[in-house]
Amino acid sequence: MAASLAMPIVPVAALRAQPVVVQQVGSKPAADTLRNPPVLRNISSRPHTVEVNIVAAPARISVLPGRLTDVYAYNGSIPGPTLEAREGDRVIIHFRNELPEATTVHWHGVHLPANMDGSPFDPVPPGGHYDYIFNIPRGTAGTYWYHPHPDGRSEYQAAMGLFGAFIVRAANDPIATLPEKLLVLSDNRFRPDGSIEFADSNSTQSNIDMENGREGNVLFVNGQVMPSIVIRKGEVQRWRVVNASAARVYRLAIPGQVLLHVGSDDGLFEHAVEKNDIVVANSERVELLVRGTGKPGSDVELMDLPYDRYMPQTRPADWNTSRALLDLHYSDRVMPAPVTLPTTFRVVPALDTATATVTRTVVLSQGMINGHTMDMSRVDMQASVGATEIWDVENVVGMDHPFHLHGFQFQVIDRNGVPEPFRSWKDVVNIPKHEAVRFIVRYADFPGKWMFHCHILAHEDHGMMAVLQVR
Ligand SMILES: [Cu+2]
Repeated sequence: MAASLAMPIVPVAALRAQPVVVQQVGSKPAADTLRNPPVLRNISSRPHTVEVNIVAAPARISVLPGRLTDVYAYNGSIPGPTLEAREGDRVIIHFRNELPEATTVHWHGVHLPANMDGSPFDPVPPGGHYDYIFNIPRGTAGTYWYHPHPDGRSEYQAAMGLFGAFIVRAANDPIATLPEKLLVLSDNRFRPDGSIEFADSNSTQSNIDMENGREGNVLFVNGQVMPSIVIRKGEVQRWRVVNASAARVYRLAIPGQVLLHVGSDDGLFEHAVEKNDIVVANSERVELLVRGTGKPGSDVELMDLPYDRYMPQTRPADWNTSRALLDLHYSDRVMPAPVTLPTTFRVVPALDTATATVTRTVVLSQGMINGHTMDMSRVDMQASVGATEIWDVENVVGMDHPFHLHGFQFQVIDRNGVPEPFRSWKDVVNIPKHEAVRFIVRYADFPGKWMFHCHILAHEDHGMMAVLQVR
């Protein structure tokens, strides 16, 4: 059984993305090797309508260079194609499930009717189809994503390749003119033959995967290993980063560069915040501005720095290792004119804590919420449409749990009693070991049953989830 601990390792150096450009400056590419996922084609001719087809199906594709891997994929690609829409749009997704098992598509972070949420309450059987139809509220431009959320099978289906980005653009985007990059982060592990490696049940590795959530030793950006981005001197790029990993928490940094953190899960902040590194828990998103400040012709790497989210017993031996995710090449080319950034991106109206009628206490222990595991037939909390509430989420164990509430965006009030320095809209917040986070949320509309859960997919699948019913 211990044999599964000696995970077969594909040498990562062999997996680096190959430059596909012809024109080169020195030995370095003059253009990005980072590829964007395809964008879903809008088949509607009606105004303010985005209508797309998504099929989840088994596929055999090249995930690692020179090998074929059996995967699950949305429309045949990993990540799945990007869904692009604008605030105020009506979105119609014709979804077909060609997998050999039930699935759903959860539109993570989007404020929509409960039966459109792709929660475990609305499984789509093998061979079945479901039309997800919803309107995107004004003021909710941001970087969202979509992934499976069937009862007990989210981790497996995501590991098999089901995840994609969902970008909602603002009617009036203050930084729309900046060059934009989408970075969907994922990790996985493979057998030497290229197949995706899952731990044998009851093995030591399987227990570790249960505790930590399943991590992989190969780190992907948009399905590529170590792709590159080229930036000109003086250029400012907007990077939308999605952490689509099942468990891995990234601590992003670019050596020699102070990052401008400008947005979180559900859109832009009011002002940029300077950061040396940014922690992105699984299912969180960040928007950041990256600047062409380096020496022309030089390279730096987007790093994933060590972050200790683990219990000591199952902390990986190499947790303290920094890993490179992407190559950033400072080109010899210079921006013709300096880029000026707005000082204010948008107004984030405050939810007023004085209007909160209830404070709920949510206690996260290992695998449980308020002492229970998930029961689909149970309602754990009840609330009224229109109510504003404060949630006090306490993590009483020695590992982090990223906490996600479906359907309703919230604002963090304080972390461990320290007031949040600025407002932002979020749908997931990491609760570090033995810490507590309070947030405020308003259930503006959409009655129904809504999930809240840990977003370590292994924990979610094994019941670290509960139900809020809004009436
Ligand atoms: Cu958890």
